[in-house]
Amino acid sequence: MTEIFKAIEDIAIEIYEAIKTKDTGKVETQNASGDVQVKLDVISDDIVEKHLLKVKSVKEIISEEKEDPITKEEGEYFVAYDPLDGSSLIDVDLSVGSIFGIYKGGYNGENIVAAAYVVYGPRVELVIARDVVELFRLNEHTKKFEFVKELKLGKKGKILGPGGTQKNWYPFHKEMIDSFFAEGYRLRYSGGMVPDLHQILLKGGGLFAYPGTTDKPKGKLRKLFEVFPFACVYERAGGKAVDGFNELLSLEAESYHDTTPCFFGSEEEIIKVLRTYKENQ
Ligand code: AHM
Ligand code: MG
Repeated sequence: MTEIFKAIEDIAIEIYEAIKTKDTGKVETQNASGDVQVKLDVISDDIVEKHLLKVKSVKEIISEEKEDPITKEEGEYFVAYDPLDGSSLIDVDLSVGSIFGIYKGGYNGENIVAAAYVVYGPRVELVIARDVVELFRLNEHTKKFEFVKELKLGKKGKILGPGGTQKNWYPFHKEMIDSFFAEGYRLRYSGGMVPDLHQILLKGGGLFAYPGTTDKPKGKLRKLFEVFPFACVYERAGGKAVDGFNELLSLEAESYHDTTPCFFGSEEEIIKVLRTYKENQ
């Protein structure tokens, strides 16, 4: 897997360069989930594909931007990735990210063996979840990622990232979010799951929620490219990741682009989510 992480470092440097220098306009096509793609989605997807296919231990890759996987003869790892999550935020100069899930034997939650994400913000940071979760930062002079520290979530945090269209939240979900605010949680939601989850992780805890809603009961975020990788990161950092009832990593993906409601956080917030959802089942 070391080779995969080395490739992810090279990918991060190349995508960051593209973000800084390439046109951010839209393309005519849509991606596999029917989203309008920006040119940078396509450029980033090509960068990831080029690097990952060169890695011997990679057997198969599937992207949020592709309909189907690309399979090789050799290799043992299956890599699912979102090359440029939150790409529409580039136009307003907010942070965006790349997300990678590394699987063995297929793409279900229980098959994920490691995960990584990159945040392209004022600085470029890389978080890798293997046995532990580690933070690295790009040194712009040497073009190398330097180890910063190990990341651990506290038992309870102070910030809240509540996603989804509020008009379509179920009433009990709204009540739960309101009660977190009544307890003193502060709103931190940029609309980019990578920086939003990164902030909660680095600040020791809190809750990020992207629930099922009346118009989208299965939520928006995709299991393979977004949900399972972050569930892996949060669990290994000592936090929890659930769909309201079950651990996210116990779920199976019905299709490559399958979505699920998701909640990532420290232990106490997730206990409250599970209690609320159970009472309102
Ligand atoms: P994308 O993969 O098309 O960029 O969409 C994923 C993003 C996440 O980063 C973020 O959490 C979510 O969409 C925000 O959605 P919303 O605008 O509904 O809050
Ligand atoms: Mg995405």
